[in-house]
Amino acid sequence: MKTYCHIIFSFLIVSATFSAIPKPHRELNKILEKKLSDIDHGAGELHNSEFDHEAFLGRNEAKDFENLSPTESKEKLGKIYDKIDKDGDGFVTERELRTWIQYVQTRYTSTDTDNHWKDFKNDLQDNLLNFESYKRITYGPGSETEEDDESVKNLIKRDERRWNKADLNNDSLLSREEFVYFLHPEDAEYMRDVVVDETIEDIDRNGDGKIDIEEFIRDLWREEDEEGDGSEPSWIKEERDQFINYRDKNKDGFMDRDEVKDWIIPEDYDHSDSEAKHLIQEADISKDGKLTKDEVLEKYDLFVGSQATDFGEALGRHDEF
Ligand SMILES: [Ca+2]
Ligand SMILES: [Ca+2]
Ligand SMILES: [Ca+2]
Ligand SMILES: [Ca+2]
Repeated sequence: MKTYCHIIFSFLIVSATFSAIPKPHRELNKILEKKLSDIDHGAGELHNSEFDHEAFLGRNEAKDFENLSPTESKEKLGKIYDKIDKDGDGFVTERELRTWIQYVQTRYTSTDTDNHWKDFKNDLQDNLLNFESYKRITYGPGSETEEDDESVKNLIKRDERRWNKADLNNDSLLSREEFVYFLHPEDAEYMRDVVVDETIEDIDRNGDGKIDIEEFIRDLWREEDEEGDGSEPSWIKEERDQFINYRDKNKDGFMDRDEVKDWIIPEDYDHSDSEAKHLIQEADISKDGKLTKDEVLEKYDLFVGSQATDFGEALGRHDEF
């Protein structure tokens, strides 16, 4: 499960730097904080429930469930189960679950793109966006010329590099289809070089183009953010071991481009497959490799979550007295 989270970490890094479009990043950062705090509290399991909920429901939909009572949650989850069980045989197979997770991901990417694309609607020509319009609307007019704002300049440079990669037909304009991968470069094979570049730039503090172990650790954990005696939490020690034993494959003390690529985009890794396996493993009480509706509802907190107590029901009962 480790690899899994590292992909997430790196996407968080990538997304967090894409400050041009602020809304989703705050959410992502929240997840990162949660994830780190879970690990720090000795859960020993990098897989975090918020992540499962988002994979299963979609980022926007997962939030809807947070305010539901367990009863309401289960009712809604039951309806989702019926959709996932495509052939209606009363069992959700790994394949059905994988298809669902892929569908949820595609739906999220598409909605997110639509939400951002409409910010540019007054500037589109023949449904195409040019970089100048993107820059003006995203960063404000004249943002690049403000002398003191080196960070904005850097962000614009990065955006431009990402833009050019996403511009598949090289007309320097982005169609909505090209804009999808500008916004979500992690979803496209041909955007992966940019994802690697951005990840390195975010972590490489001394600018030598490589990541040493201290840069790597510093990206995950900052001493001053920690309460207590400032000693490293145990999960950081594990990360050090990981760096030395697995990430730095040629043992030269650094992660270079290829090593970073292996880290954030492992070749044989399939997100939806791994998530489907994980969910089945956690919920399959009868151990037949498939999930009945009862098994899913029993583990509703794994799939959707809800408030910890059945608040609405408790109130209802109270009224009876
Ligand atoms: Ca089925
Ligand atoms: Ca184009
Ligand atoms: Ca470095
Ligand atoms: Ca190396």
